[in-house]
Amino acid sequence: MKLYSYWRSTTSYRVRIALNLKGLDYETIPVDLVAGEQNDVSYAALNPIRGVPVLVLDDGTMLTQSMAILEYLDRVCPSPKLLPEDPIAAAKI
Ligand SMILES: N[C@@H](CCC(=O)N[C@@H](CS)C(=O)NCC(=O)O)C(=O)O
Repeated sequence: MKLYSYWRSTTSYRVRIALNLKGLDYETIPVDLVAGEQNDVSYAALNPIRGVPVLVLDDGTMLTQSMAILEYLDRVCPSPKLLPEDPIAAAKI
C-alpha cells in the first residue's frame, strides 16, 4: 500500500498509527501541504479533494477520509482491533 501523507497532518497521523499498530507494510509518499504540493496538477488528478491522507491499495483502489480508512483497515486486518464491536461504544470513539 501507499500512503500519501504529511508529517504534521493529524488525519494522516490516525492512519499511520493504525497501519503501524496492525503491522501492515506501506510506503509513505510525502505531500508537503505547506509548500502546496496538494494543489499540483498530478496530485489533484489522484485526489480531487487535494488533501491527505490517501491510501492506495495494492490493487490500485484509492481510499480517502481517515475514518473510512480506519474502518476499512479494521475489517481487512481485525487484529489488533481499533473499534469495539458494540455500535454505541464504536460511535462514541
Ligand atoms: N475529513 C478528512 C480531512 C482531511 C484533512 O483535513 N486533511 C488536511 C490535513 S490534516 C489537508 O489535507 N488539508 C489540505 C490543505 O491544507 O490544503 C479526513 O479525515 O481524512
